[in-house]
Amino acid sequence: MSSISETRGNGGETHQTGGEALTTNHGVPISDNQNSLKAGARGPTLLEDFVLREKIFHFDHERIPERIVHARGSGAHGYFECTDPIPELTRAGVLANPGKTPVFVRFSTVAGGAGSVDTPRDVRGFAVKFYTQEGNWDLVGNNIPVFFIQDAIKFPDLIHSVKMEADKGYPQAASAHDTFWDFVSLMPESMHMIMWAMSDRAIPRSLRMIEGFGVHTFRLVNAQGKSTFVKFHWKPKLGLQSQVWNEAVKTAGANQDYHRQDLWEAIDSGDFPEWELGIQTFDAEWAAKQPYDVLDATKLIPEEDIPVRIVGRMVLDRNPDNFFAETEQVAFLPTNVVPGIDFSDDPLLQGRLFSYMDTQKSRLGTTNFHQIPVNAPKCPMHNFQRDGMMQMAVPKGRANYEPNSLDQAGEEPGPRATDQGFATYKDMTDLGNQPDEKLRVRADLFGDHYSQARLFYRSQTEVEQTHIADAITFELSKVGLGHVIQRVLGHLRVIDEDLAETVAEGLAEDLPAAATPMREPIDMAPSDALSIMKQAKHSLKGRKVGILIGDGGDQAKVDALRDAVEAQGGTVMLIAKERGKAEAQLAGSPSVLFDAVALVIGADDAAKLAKFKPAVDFVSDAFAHLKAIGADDASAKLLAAAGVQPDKGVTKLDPAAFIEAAAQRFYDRETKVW
Ligand code: HDD
Repeated sequence: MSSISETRGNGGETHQTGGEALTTNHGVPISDNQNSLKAGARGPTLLEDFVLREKIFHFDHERIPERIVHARGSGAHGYFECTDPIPELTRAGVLANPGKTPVFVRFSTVAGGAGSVDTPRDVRGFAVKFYTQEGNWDLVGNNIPVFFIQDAIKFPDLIHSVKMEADKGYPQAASAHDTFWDFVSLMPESMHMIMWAMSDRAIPRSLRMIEGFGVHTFRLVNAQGKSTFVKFHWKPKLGLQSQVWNEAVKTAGANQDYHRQDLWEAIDSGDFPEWELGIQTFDAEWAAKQPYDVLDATKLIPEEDIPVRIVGRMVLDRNPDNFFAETEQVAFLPTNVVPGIDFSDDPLLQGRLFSYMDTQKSRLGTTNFHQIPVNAPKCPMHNFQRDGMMQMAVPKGRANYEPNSLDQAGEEPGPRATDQGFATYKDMTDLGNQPDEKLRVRADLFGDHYSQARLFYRSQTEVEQTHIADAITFELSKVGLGHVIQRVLGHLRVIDEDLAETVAEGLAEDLPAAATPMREPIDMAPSDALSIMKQAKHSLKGRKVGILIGDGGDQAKVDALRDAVEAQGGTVMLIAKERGKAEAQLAGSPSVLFDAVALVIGADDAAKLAKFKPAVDFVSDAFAHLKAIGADDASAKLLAAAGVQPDKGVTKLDPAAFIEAAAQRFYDRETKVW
């Protein structure tokens, strides 16, 4: 029979050096964290073992319900700095005074579960919690300025249709399936958002390179009580950049956490992501003249009509200490507004004002979710709400009701409402509403479903239009219901005949009759701000270059390239076939993970690598994904094996030429590659 001490040894290290004493949740020191309590060395485990039971009990309950939408997300701390205060528009200190306000931001995909990949075609959530001195303000937006539906009553239908199909349980994190296209094809109001979702906006290169939008029209209210309508915009300092579809597909396999890791590493290395906060403001008189309703979340206000005025900047400079405690437990509420910021009567926004509070209770399990550190305001907070599950506060005294006169008995009476508190903006009629009847209807202009879908499509470059057509073709190719495909094509015909023809051709489908619009679409003036490519910044800042090295490569060239890339604000990763010779091994570092690549190898290396599939893929994918490739003549055999043809994006290893190419993508290569 083995001795007890030998048995312990089999369980691993009993004692580590350093650190605090290990205890139970109730503070009882634990002497053995390796072995459960047994009746004899080979006997059954005892019910008495409270150390084991508490540990397993807690573990069994570690997971909480994931968010019904936006389950997959990544968060970061930072600050907002108001640089151009607007006290004439709002009394909210966060925007009316210069200075910094702490924030927590969570980016997300929408359709996939918490463990899904980062790079599907999807909308990205862009939720910001401002911890202001007047309470928390949550701007819970997306990277697309419009939404699929006009009225919150349709949200459960929309989400049911896009999530995995109810019987099959797939597809995960994908809109390319029957039920989604069935639903949207029956909801022509979704066509504008469909154009955005099928564009490159839905396959971003990095969360640091997306725009953000509050989507709805909100109100700013100044100290005199004057209201101004506002739309909020976040503009990334690194510029907008997207992947190409084939690259996004491969990234999903190469690095499931591509965006999460990219955000984490950028912040960790001190390369803090930054956005400008901008506003478009207008009054009721202006709104009345527009061919769309400013309360309709499927419509945007072209920046050419109302330029975006920058009022501040947001910097994300600290990673969460703990993913679950912060990123998972953060609870955003569109109802979190502060005095000086108010809602509009957008029926989508109005429905959201109920949904989020409700979902946090079911997700976080208690009405006291506001006490979780990431959700708690950083300003004083006092009220008479009491008790509930997981109550953390320990209020003193007996004043838990109001009004009270306990102060007259020398007791602490508790807080009182203040004149400076939030006061809802009173006027319900300034946008022409007549609140004299209760109705289940939509305002007239909500019936224009196509004008802005057309505006978006026609504002794109030819390359971007091709990407939209390709994306719709791909998605519809996964739809098994022929009548749904036909119905979508009918909508596309109203948006743009060429688009409809291209998609029908790609699917080998006949074109049906055009859909019948509820309101005839109008042709709005194209808006360059809607195109990523028309506003592309050529830059290496925040971008990553992969340099493939080999024995015959010249170290001086590697150093020169690294210096040049880093001088432009980019980063470099060295990759080699032999583990240990570089920062990463070639087979696990495909070029989809880089913005540009260089080959610093000798002719012998090139000959060998030309027969090594990951090396050939590394180069051919970089070429196919329109990236710069730096290589000199020694790499000729590898370049040839990868099918690289000379063009402006294929440079020598001259640092100046390479970094100029590496700061952009070569979209005109597309016609060659596909
Ligand atoms: Fe929503 C989460 C953005 C319409 C109901 N939504 C959620 C998140 C973002 C948005 C970014 C994730 C927040 C986080 O990171 O925790 N949602 C939007 C935008 C919308 C929108 C920009 C339209 C303009 N949402 C919308 C409607 C409803 C909801 C109309 C319901 C009527 N949204 C929810 C939700 C979620 C949510 C179910 C899931 C998790 C959560 O709230 O906290 O309540």
